[in-house]
Amino acid sequence: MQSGAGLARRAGFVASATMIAAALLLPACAHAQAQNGLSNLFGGIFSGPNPAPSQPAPGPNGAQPWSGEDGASGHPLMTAAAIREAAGNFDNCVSGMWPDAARRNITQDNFQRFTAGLAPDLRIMDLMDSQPEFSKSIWDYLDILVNDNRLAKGKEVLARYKAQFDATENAYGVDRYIIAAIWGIESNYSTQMGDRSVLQSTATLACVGRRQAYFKDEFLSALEILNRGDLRPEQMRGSWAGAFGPTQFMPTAFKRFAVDGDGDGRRDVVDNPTDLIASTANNLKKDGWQSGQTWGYEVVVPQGFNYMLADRAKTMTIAQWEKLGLKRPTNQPFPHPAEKAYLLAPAGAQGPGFLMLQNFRVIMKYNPAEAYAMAIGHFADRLRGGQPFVQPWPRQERELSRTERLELQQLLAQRGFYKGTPRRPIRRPDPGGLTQLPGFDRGARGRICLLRRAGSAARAVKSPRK
Ligand SMILES: [Ca+2]
Repeated sequence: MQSGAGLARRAGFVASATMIAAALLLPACAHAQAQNGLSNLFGGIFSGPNPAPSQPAPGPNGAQPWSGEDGASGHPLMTAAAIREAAGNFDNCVSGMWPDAARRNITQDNFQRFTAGLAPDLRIMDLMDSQPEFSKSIWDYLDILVNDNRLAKGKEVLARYKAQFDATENAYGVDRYIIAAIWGIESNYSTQMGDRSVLQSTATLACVGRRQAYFKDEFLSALEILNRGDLRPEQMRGSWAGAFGPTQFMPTAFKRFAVDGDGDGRRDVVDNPTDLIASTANNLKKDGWQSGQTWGYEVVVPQGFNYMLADRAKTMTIAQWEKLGLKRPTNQPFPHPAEKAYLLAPAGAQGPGFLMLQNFRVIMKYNPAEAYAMAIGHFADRLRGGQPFVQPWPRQERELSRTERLELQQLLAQRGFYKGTPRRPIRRPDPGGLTQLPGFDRGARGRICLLRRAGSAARAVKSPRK
């Protein structure tokens, strides 16, 4: 499984949206798993100093304690016994990171000051292994994230910080609406950023559980930020996975991308809008943002289309896609037929298609889940004055439960379409695509007829470990 370094950042959701996000993301891709927006599952409650591992008790402010149970991932470091043991060794683990901290030029005074009194927040172990049984559909998710209230707030923010957005567009060539959309989707304009101490969360994850190496870098990077004085500890609050601020930087992402937009010597991506806007733009630019281009187009996919082509790995020019019969729902011409794009059909043949450009891939780097990235791209268009998607979603359909997806995966494995052990369910298999595979047992169609969602099935069948 990929570690997904730098992808852990995105977390600032209201509880309901986060649960949807979790449901959408967790089963889908390993790389989004430990770091996704689960953080605020419980509305950003500060977990506070942790109760003794062996006797869970409610934390301050009513924070939920650790369940004391084995993690659902089945990872040996996520058993209750392993978690207790690691928690018992927490102080040693933290102090054992001093040599690494010293190599990063953190002063001994600061190391001691910032790590004094740190205790593990074991509730995070439950959140890390959370595997919701039911998931929401992409349209429910888009309905929640792209709404009139958020649009109104976004327009206010664009007006209030017009000077900063002007300067940032000039300096970085990154569209203001995308930055404003990320700000709105990630934290609802700084109103939902999570309230866990980044230092405590990353220290916990660096010393307990199945992602320690990854989070050790995040923890040490958080210390570097504090040591340098860019942010104060009380500013570094966020998701359980350590993402903080209005656009949810992880500590390592901060190190790579944060800039001092107003020249005051500090990179304050939490409370200083100039630094925040410039840093988010710098992040997108460094990830390959193409100035002056959009992220993608809604398209009408013709009847009888081969949905095996709806695959991130299958890139063609827009002109080539047009030859296959794809067009915009309004029949407008594509502005740049030579641009390369891939086809995404997030709701399968029954829903709209999208031709995704380079900038969509950049948004996916910012937030590695199609549903988030689509929400960000679409919300940006709406902030710019664009219209809702033209084609309807297949709202009459329901998502498969986790159990149903696992069952499907087992059926696929029995028929030779899935290699490896079906432990985690794939997402939204596409019956159209599957039934076109040579040798597909149409007897399975009875089970699979529920599965109208296209997209990842073909990829899962071809490369289950991607
Ligand atoms: Ca600054």
